[in-house]
Amino acid sequence: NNGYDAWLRYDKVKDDGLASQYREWTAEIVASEAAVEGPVASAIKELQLALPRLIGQTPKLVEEKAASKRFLAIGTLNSFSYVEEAVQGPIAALNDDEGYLLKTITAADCSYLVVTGKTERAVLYGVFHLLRLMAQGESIQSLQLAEQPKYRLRMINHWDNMDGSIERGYAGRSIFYRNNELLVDSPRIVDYARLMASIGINGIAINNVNVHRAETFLITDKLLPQVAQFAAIFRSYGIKLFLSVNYAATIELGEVDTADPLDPRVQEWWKQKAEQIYSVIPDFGGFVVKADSENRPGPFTYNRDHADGANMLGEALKPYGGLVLWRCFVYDCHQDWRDRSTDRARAAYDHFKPLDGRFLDNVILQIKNGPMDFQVREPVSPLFGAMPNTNAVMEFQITQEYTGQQRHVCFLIPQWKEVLEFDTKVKGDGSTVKEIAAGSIHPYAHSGITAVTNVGDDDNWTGHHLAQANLYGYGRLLWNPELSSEQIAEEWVRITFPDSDAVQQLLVKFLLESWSIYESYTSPLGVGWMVTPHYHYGPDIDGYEYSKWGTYHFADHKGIGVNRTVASGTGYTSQYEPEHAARYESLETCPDELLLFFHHVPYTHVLHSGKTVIQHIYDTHFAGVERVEYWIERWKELAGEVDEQRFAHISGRLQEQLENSKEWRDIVNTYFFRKSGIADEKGRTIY
Ligand code: BDP
Repeated sequence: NNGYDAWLRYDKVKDDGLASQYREWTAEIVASEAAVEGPVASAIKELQLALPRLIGQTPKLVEEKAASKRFLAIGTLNSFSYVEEAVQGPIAALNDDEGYLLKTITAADCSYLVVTGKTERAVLYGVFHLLRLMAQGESIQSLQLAEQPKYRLRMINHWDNMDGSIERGYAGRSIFYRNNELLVDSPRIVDYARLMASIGINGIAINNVNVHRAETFLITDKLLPQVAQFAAIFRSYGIKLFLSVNYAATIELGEVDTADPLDPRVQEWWKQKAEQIYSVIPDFGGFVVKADSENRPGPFTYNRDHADGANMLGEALKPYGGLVLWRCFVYDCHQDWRDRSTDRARAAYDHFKPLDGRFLDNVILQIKNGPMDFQVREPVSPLFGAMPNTNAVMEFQITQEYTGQQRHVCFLIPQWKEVLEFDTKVKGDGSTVKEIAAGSIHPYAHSGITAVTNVGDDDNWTGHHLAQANLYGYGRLLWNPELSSEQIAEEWVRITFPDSDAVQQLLVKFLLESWSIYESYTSPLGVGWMVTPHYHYGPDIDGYEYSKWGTYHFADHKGIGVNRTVASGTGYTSQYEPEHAARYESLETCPDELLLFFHHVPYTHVLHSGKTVIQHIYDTHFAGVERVEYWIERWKELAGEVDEQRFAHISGRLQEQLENSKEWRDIVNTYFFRKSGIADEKGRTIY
């Protein structure tokens, strides 16, 4: 029980009645596609792996007609009569390339359960759904379930480097690379593809957005054949492979002495590059590009803009249907902290908004959820939805860079849901991020969601066992953003810790509270940062205060916060639609949790909650630690209910969380007590 199987454990079904029901329906599998590779073959393999574990029975594969009275029939639409029988009348999900139907049919002489969809990938998703039902102990007796994903692109970004390190990785080394070699024979890759397909991921970029010299070679003869081997594994699970590319690859590889996007030699070089890539990976997804961002090269060097740069790559990929995911994380990282006129939060919008309409159809802007950088609390990026004529995807961060680095429990689904539910108003009421990312507010040719992943080669993939919930939940949310955080947590806990009701009840509650707990003992009221520079773990209140990164809190003896108002600050609020701009601009209406993101206020400022800012800081920081202590006590009650290995591992991490949360509490409280000279109303110990 080292957690390697994650949510694909397929633990033995305890309920005898259910187990025999599952056995009846799955003793024989009639499959239309007898192919040895491809998603249907993967689906069959998954059934062959899962069913013996779940119910102690290996399914028999039959091609034509089953001998038993009940059986499972899987195949794409129109592939055989069983399927045709199940698909009567219009079923919307089946018009979608990835939608599937699970349906039980009772015929005169037999009954069967059909899993079907338009493509092999859809069938694979349907089979994973069926297995999830069994793992959760649901009856499959009379099913009629049709589903399709909300988002077209459901992507994962790896920040893996070829030396095996992972930028912002907290779960060991890379699963793809070691010592500048590609781990093409690693069995982990197949298991990883299974995990990703099981939650509906359909695109994976396998290298860091910061492309160093070594990774530049991924698009050359030297390494492409091995990249193609990864692509083949992913292909059989319906996943397209993407690569992050170095914008100045022409120069880095010494082939053209410029990266000017308007130079015909550069354009030609990338066209040939695309041809070369597609000759070995015919379904290659495309490029992810971090340009003119944090010292990465980009079109600015040549006085060109981001549209020039992105379109040059877009042209090269267009003949093959490839995409360019061009990141908008562009800001001045050499800022002078003395200069109050520059506001990093403004940067993405200021750079990109004027370019709306200039990007090619196969270029997609990749926009981080907040205007700064994956903090525990930020407002939603005003750029999202602000460019009606430019494709966009939302970028989340699953890896817990600023949210406890997989040593703290921080279930991020509630955070992402808040972002998705945010109504930007760009086209009036109902212009939620959720709908914009689905391409249903602006008619985008391509849209969806991507995220920086949290996996590494630790046995359990994510370092903290409970961090698996973020990865699982991410995929489930992208499939269906209407699922509540609670539903997602319940589902994950039930299939990952299936043995005990007590564990299920407790863990779900803990997960749901964990983001708020983490927020309460770290930086207050949306101001962000206050972390150890570079590592981003643990408190360092002034760590970034006098730095070049544009990440300040401006605390002095009177007050704290960043004035981003139009009236007297950086004017950032004006990037929102008028309703939000007004709400954030005014102290009366600005939500408490974002107060210090938008305003600089005295410590005595009274929040909507009725508390002063300083008292809020003290109270939340004391309470945060107490809440961690509370959950540690509750967790202890589960000794014997969870297997020892995972129990001990999680207990260990919880202790680390406790220690670190105390450090946060004491440093934050002491800092603000010393700055403000205002005592805690409740007279608790502040150092
Ligand atoms: C920041 C990380 C940095 C990444 C950067 C990015 O600290 O390591 O390179 O984001 O998204 O959050 O490019």
